[in-house]
Amino acid sequence: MSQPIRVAVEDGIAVITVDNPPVNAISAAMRRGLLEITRRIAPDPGIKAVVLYCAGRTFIAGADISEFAGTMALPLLRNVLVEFEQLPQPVVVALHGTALGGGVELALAGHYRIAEQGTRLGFPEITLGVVPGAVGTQRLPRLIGAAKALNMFFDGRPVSATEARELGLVDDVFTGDPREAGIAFARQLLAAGKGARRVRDMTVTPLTEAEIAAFRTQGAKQHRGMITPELDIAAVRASWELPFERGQAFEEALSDGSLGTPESKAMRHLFFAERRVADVPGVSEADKPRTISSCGVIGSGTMGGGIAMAFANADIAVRLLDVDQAALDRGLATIRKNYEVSVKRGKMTPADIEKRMGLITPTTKYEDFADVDLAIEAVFEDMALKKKIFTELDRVMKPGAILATNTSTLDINQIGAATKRPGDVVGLHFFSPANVMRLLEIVRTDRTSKDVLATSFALAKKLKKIGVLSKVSYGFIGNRMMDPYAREAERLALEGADPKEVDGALEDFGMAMGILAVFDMAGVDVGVKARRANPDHVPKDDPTFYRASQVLFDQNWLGQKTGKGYYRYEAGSRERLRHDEALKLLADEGRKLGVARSGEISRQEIVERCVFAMINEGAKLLEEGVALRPGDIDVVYTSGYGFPRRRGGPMFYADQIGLDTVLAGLEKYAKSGNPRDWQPSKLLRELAQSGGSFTAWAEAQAAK
Ligand code: 3H9
Repeated sequence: MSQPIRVAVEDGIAVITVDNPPVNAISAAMRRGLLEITRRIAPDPGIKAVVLYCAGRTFIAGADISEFAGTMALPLLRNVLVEFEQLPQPVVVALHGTALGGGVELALAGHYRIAEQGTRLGFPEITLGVVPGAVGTQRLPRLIGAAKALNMFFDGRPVSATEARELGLVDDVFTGDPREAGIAFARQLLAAGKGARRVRDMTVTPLTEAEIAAFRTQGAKQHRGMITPELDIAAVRASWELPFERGQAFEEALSDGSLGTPESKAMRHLFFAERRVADVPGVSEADKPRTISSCGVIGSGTMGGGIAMAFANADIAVRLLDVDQAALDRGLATIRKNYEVSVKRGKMTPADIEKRMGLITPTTKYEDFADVDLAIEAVFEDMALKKKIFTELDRVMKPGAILATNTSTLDINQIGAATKRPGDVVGLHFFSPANVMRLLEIVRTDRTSKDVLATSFALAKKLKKIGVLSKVSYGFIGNRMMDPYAREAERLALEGADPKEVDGALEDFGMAMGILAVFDMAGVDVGVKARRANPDHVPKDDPTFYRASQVLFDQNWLGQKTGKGYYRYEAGSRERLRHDEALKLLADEGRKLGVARSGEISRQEIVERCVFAMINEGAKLLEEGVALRPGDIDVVYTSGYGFPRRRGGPMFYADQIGLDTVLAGLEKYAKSGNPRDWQPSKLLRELAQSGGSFTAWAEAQAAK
């Protein structure tokens, strides 16, 4: 195996090459190598300057996250960097690609930094729930100021090379080869007689208490429920309150401690779960993805329009089909309006709009789909209509094209069977707004071919989405688990819980929005109509089942669009106000059905009933093989349903609190609720009783 780091001396310049594919993550061997090279070149009078750059597609993308779980092998990066910074020769670090976390921290220990034009530099540590641990919290404030440093730590998102130069993070921006640029910069330094310049010797202007308080508020808002922002503030504060060495020791304690917090474990779990989703047993490199360079979308409504935008954003040509020109005109006008909003927000230029609109061609004829590589149907949920559409697609589309449906409830096996090419049929379930939401459920039928699955995952990546595999099942992964969660929230409203309390408890738990407020936003009628269209999925013998929404629907209280729903809304405002009439009607209904309760319903009960019901359904999905792994479910929930990343997703959260706790909760609520709703999944019961966890179960499954 090649060395992850090596040095060659050219004309008095020691050129250090980091070479650890794929992303030059910092390994123990790399740290050892850097220390050894530093010690070798420090006393060498023949070496006048040092250049460090990376081979491959990127500069160092940070510490190797897989090392965080155990004891890190020595030497630690922070200690290596102390010696690296002390090199007597001027040290130039030349960056390219994505320089992240420990990568930027290494660059900060160099004396000069230059970045290739397309470089992105950032500190993603907050997305992993950790405090930078290679002295970034002491060096960055010294270099660019404490406020800008904290903003970078809080944002987690990388900045461009140009922004980095404006911030003072890099000295120069170049185009071309990092090695050559680094050497040229070092020669300029030598010619100008410039020597070492260490960040540790710079001073920090302290933030005022008011500024610190403002950062506290900002951190709490940006990263709701997390403690990492507080730890970042404490670490940065040390940069002006303590001498460098003591600041380094202070950061060390905070950073090492942060690795053990529940939020860090949860977010690191998601980091790896998101990278595992595309790993489908039985699908291998041999199943080459088909080329998708054009696409047809059927239906120009909210969903179809959003899907068309998602493709145009990825530079893929789209034919957009609807029944008549009037419908297409409406659809295209909405797409343009949405793009204009992005221009107003500074996310796009007017030229981008024209380019993307130019990629979308309207049509009313299926014949225009003859040469597209993929078609996605996004019309309303009606099996007969969908079968008719697929028969048409089967007739006109070229061999090898993929036929996809965006259905969220219907049996895709049946849809596939309506064609002569069921192997080419797949579900691509987008989430609204499809041009924004990251999640894409990839639904395989019993006959979907392997290369169609491989193509679907490759497509998800191209669309900058995260694809998660599901088998056909009513609601697939996401909506099937949402069902019991929402059912409990509704039932709580019937039992007498104020919607504000229900949503408040769920939002305090970390959900992006309480489910009753979601109903008001999406329209109370959406769920009512879906249940009407799918009577087989509504129990005949449970009058409380989704009764609350029905009560509101009967009054035409459909949520925000009618100004009344679970809440009341003033015209033009989304502020949730108390809706006394609804509260009274729901309470009356609860009494009539014999479920009304006296006294307050605790927040703990609200969260447990909603979340445990969801976890139980997740366990059933694993048992039935609808979802491949608990981590896949966690990705669905954190990327598509607003489940808090700091809790790692419902299945990881269940492991954290203990499956015995979840099982005890299911048994407890079975006594007061509908026992059938609370029937524990076999898998959950077995794991809980044997002291197991979903994580360990998944590892055992993978090893089989
Ligand atoms: C940190 O540095 C803490 C410091 O303060 C130091 C404390 C001591 N570790 O995403 P891709 C793997 S925190 C381990 O598909 P892309 C990845 O799993 C760290 N592995 O490529 C995948 O493996 P495989 C801060 C890593 O081009 C392969 O590389 N750093 C790491 O779409 C390709 O990845 C981060 O958070 C890693 N750090 O995107 C950076 N990074 O092929 C996280 C990647 O086996 N990484 N892998 O599936 C990224 O954001 C993206 O990977 C990157 C490339 C933008 C770099």
